[in-house]
Amino acid sequence: MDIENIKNWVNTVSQFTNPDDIVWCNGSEDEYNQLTSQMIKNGTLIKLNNLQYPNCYLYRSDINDVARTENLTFICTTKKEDAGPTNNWMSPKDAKAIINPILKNSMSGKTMYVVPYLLGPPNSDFTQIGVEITDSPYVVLNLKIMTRMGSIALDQLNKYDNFVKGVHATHNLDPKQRYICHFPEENLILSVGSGYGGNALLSKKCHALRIASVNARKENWLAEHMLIMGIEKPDGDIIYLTGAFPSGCGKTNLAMLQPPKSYENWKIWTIGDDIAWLRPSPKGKLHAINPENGFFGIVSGTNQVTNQNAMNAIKKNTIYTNVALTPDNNPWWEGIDDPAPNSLINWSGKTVNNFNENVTHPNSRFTSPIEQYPNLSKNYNNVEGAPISVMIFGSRNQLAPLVYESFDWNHGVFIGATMGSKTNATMAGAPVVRRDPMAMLPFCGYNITDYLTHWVDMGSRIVNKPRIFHVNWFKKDNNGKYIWPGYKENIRVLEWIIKRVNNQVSAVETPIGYIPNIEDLNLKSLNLSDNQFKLLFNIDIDQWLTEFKIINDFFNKIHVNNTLQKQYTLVKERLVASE
Ligand code: SAT
Ligand code: MN
Repeated sequence: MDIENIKNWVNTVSQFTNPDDIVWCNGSEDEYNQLTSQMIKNGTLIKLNNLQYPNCYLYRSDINDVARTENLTFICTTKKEDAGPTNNWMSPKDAKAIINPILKNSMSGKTMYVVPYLLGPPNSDFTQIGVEITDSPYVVLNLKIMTRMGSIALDQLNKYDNFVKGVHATHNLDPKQRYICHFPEENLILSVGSGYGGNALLSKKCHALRIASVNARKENWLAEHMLIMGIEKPDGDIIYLTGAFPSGCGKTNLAMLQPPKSYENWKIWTIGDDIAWLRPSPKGKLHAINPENGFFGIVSGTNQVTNQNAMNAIKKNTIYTNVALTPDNNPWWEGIDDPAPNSLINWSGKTVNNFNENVTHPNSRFTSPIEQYPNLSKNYNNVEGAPISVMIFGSRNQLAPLVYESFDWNHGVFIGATMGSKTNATMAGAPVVRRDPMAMLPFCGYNITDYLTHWVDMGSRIVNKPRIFHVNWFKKDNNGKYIWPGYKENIRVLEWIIKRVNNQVSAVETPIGYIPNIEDLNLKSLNLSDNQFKLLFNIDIDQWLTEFKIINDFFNKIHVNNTLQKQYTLVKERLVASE
C-alpha cells in the first residue's frame, strides 16, 4: 500500500466533514507540545504543577461523557447473525443513514487531524496499521501516548495491503446523537458524539479488539481483552501469562505488580495491561504481543499500596482525565496517599470544601507512556511476542474461589465462557452481575457463538497449550469485607500457579477444577483464620447449581457449541454427584 491509498480516503472524509484545516500528525514531541499549548490557551487543558508533575496535564470531559456507552455501540454487518446475540446491530446502510448526516460538515470551523498509528512493534507479523481521523486534539494527545503514532507508522506503509479506517467527530456530545459503529466488512469505524477514551481512541477497543477479533478469527489467532506479564522467580526463570478481567477489575494493578518484601527476589515484567494479540508460533506455543504503547488506567484508588509502579510512573508525561485539582495545581483522587487539602476543584470543575461525595470520577484515567515503567519486559518490543504458559480468567463475584485450575483446554474455555462479573464505573449504567465471556462481551466484534467456537478450535492449533486458571480477588466475608488482601499479595496466588505449571505440587480435585492444598499456597503472615481460608476456597454446591441454571439460560441464548455444552454437562454432573 502507498500513501495515495490513505490520501484518497482522507480527501473523501474531508470533503464530507468540511474542516477548516487538515493536519497530518507525525508523532513528534514538538507536535505534542504545540497541541498542549494550544489547548491550554483555549482552556480545554490544564497544566499541572511542573515541579511535582512535570509535563502532566489535566483534562475534564463533558459530564455526560465519562465512560464507554455500550448501548450506543454497534456492530454493523450485512447479516444480523454476524453480529450475534450479544451485540447491538445495525445494517451498514442504516448505520450510515444515521451517522452521515451527523458527520456532514461536522468539522467545519475545526481542524481535522489525520493520525496514522501502528498497533504492535514495528516489523512484527502481529502488527497492524490504522489511521484515525479526529477533530479532537485530546484524542491526538492520547493516541500519541497509546500507540506508535505518526511517521513511525507511515514509514511501514509498504508492509501492508490495507489499513483500518477510523473517523471520529466530537459533534455536540449529546448522548442522543452518540454512535460508536464498527463495519468489520470494510475495516471501518465511525464514532460520533463522544470524546471519551474507549469511545474515541479508536485504536483501542474499536480497532484492537472489535475489528481485530473479526480478522483474528479468519486468520486463526486471538485478539483478547488481556494483560500480559512475565513473572521471574528467584532462580531467574521467567513465565509469561495473560489475564482476562472485565474493565475495572484490577488488570492494570496486576500487570504492574510490585512484589512485597517477602518476595523481594521475584520480579514482575509488564508487557501490557489491557489488550493481547496471540498467535501460535511455528514451534507450537502461543505467543502474545501488546498492540498498545501506553496505559489508559483508572486513577481512582491508585496508591503506593495498590500500584506502586503506576504511582511512580504517572508523576511525569501523563494526561489525567477527570481527577480533582488541588490549590497547588496537583492532581488529587480518592485513595491517593496524600491527605485531601481543605479545598479542591472536583473532576467537573466545581470548587468543593466538603468531601461527602466523590471529587474524582470513579472512571478517571491516566494516560501514560509504557517506556517510563521501570519493570517493562525486555519482550515488550519483541517482534515474535512472548511465549505464554498460563492464561488467567478473573471475575468479581461471590461464588468463585480465590483460584482454581481447569482440567484441560476445553474446560478452561468453558470457565472463560461462563465468567460472571459485577459491572462498574467503566461503563455507563447501574452495576449488575452479568455473563462476560473472556471479559470480551463488550469487545467481541462478531457473533459470540462463533467466538467461543473459535476458542475451542484454537486448542487444536496450539501444540503446547497454556494452562488455564480462574481467579477471584473479590470474595467477601459475612461482614461484607474482602477476605483476600489482593494487590501485591496476589503474587502468592501466581506462585502457586507457577508451581502447578512446573509440576511441583499436586492439587485438590473439586467438581469445578483443581484448588490448592492449603500447604502449597503461601499464607505466611497474612493472618487469615482457618475460617477465612475455608470461605476463600468454599465451593457451595447449591449456589453453583443455581449459577448453572443461569449459565444454561445463557448457553441457550447464544446456542453454544457442543464442546462447551459437553463441558457444561460434565461439570454439572460432578457438582450433582458431590451434593
Ligand atoms: O474506556 S476503555 O474502554 O478505554 C477502558 C475500559 O473500560 O476497559
Ligand atoms: Mn479494558
